[in-house]
Amino acid sequence: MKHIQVALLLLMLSMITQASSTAATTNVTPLIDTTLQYLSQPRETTASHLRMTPELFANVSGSLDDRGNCQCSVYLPDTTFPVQKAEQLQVIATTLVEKFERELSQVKEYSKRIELYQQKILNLTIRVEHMEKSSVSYTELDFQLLKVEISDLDRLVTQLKSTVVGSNVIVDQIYMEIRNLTILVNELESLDKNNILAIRRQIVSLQNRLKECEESRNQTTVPPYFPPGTCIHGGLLNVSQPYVVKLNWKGFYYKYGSWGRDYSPSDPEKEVYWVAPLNTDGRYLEYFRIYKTFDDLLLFKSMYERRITYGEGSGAALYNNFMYYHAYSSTNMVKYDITKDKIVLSKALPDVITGNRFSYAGVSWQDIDFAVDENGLWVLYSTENNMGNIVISKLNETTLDVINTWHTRQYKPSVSNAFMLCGVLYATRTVSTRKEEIFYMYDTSTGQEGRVSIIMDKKLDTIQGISYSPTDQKLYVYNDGYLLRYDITFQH
Ligand SMILES: *[C@@H]1O[C@H](CO)[C@@H](O)[C@H](O)[C@H]1NC(C)=O
Ligand SMILES: *[C@@H]1O[C@H](CO)[C@@H](O)[C@H](O)[C@H]1NC(C)=O
Ligand SMILES: *[C@@H]1O[C@H](CO)[C@@H](O)[C@H](O)[C@H]1NC(C)=O
Ligand SMILES: *[C@@H]1O[C@H](CO)[C@@H](O)[C@H](O)[C@H]1NC(C)=O
Ligand SMILES: *[C@@H]1O[C@H](CO)[C@@H](O)[C@H](O)[C@H]1NC(C)=O
Ligand SMILES: CC(=O)N[C@H]1CO[C@H](CO)[C@@H](O)[C@@H]1O
Repeated sequence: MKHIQVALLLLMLSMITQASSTAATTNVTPLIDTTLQYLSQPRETTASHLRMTPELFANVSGSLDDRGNCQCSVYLPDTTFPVQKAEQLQVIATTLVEKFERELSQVKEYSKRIELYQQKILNLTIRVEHMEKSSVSYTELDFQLLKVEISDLDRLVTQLKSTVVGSNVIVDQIYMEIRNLTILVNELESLDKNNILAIRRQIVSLQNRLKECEESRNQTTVPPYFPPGTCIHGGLLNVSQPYVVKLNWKGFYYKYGSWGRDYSPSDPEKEVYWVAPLNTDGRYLEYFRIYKTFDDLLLFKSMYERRITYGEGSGAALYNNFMYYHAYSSTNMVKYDITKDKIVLSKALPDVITGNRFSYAGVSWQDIDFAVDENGLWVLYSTENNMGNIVISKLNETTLDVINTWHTRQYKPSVSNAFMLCGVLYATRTVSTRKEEIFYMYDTSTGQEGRVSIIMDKKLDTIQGISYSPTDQKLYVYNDGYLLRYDITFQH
């Protein structure tokens, strides 16, 4: 009888051990370990108690049934042997394992999500950086700003519409787009902030198109446009601020010289520029350079250099692929073929006084100053007969013969420089170290002289050469070694 009981007990024990070892091998969280420890504690106590106190089972009472079978019942108090707890333990262990596995899979899920979030943050960072670079910030003000910009555009286009005579398809289209944009922004404001970037880009492109449109309008209507080579305007109205093209190719110490753009009446679109710095003595013209395009001139490339022996003064001019200059220490005019690199003609200018006697104010050795305008080649100089006043002669560029001569009443040494434009001589005088004034004019078509006052800003003190180019209707000014260029506006 007793043996049976003990066997039963041992069976129970092994079950508990199994349960506990199963639980232990699952390696769950510390929480589970604690639970197991707590649950397994009574087992050990019970086991040792069993071994040490067999009298516990002495209380077992048995009875013999009618068939002679021995029956007995054992009472096992909960405190000494936790059968139910063992069962519970098994259940808990299983639950815990399940729970753990659930947790584990959740952790995996989370780490996946974290990766995604990291990716998103990275993307956002990149976008923010991009926005910062393009100076766009996501603030509450953005929509206000957008609205202001759009209303500006709206105002501009409305103005533009009112000034454009007749219908203008482009302006109408821009106008429509701006209207559409206004609606779009109002919709977006209540929906989505993220499209601000796209809208802003649209606005910038609209602004640029508007600007272009406005500029082209200004060019074609105000001020009036006169095609290069024509003289249908009413003469010089104003000159722009100087555009400093660059220092001459020889450098800062070559303060004398001339530069300009060739005018070929047969091929008015052709681009040829010359830069002719004198030697540092301000008298010898020895080298000049020819550039095929303005970019070449800016970049010092694709040019050819010519050497002549010698020219004098800063009065040279390029006309129809020939360089015209005053031959050194003579009264001769020289015609030089820049493509064939040779002098084709040299002829004396009648009555001219040379030798730095009637040069311009502040500029030495410019006794003979060539000028080119829409009508062709001119030469400006002084004679004894005209008492040092400016003499204008129209030249036949083929023969260098004087076709016609006009005598002005303007003393040449008192003007700082001069140029021809549509048969009209314009002369300048120095107002200050930074300002020059076009103050005198002489119209060869009427023989009338007159006063004008057009201020020309300059960069340094002295203007050594002014050349007008009918090709682009600009003034090319040699200013103490710097090459300056001015736009011209004409009167109606
Ligand atoms: C992050 O940007 C990349 C490249 O633009 C894109 O392929 C990816 O889907 C983006 N990820 C998220 C989470 O937006
Ligand atoms: C402006 O919106 C109208 C109506 O939605 C559309 O038909 C038209 O093409 C849009 N115009 C422009 C220039 O986007
Ligand atoms: C166009 O001319 C108007 C005045 O006629 C002037 O206010 C505006 O600034 C000019 N725009 C450009 C781009 O030159
Ligand atoms: C002439 O042009 C200059 C430079 O652009 C400008 O400052 C000046 O106001 C203009 N003068 C006249 C009378 O238009
Ligand atoms: C220039 O001279 C040439 C040669 O004598 C002549 O054929 C031509 O007609 C002259 N041109 C002018 C504008 O006088
Ligand atoms: C010694 C001892 O434990 N005796 C107990 C045996 O069982 C009966 C009833 O089950 C108890 O009343 C005794 O005290």
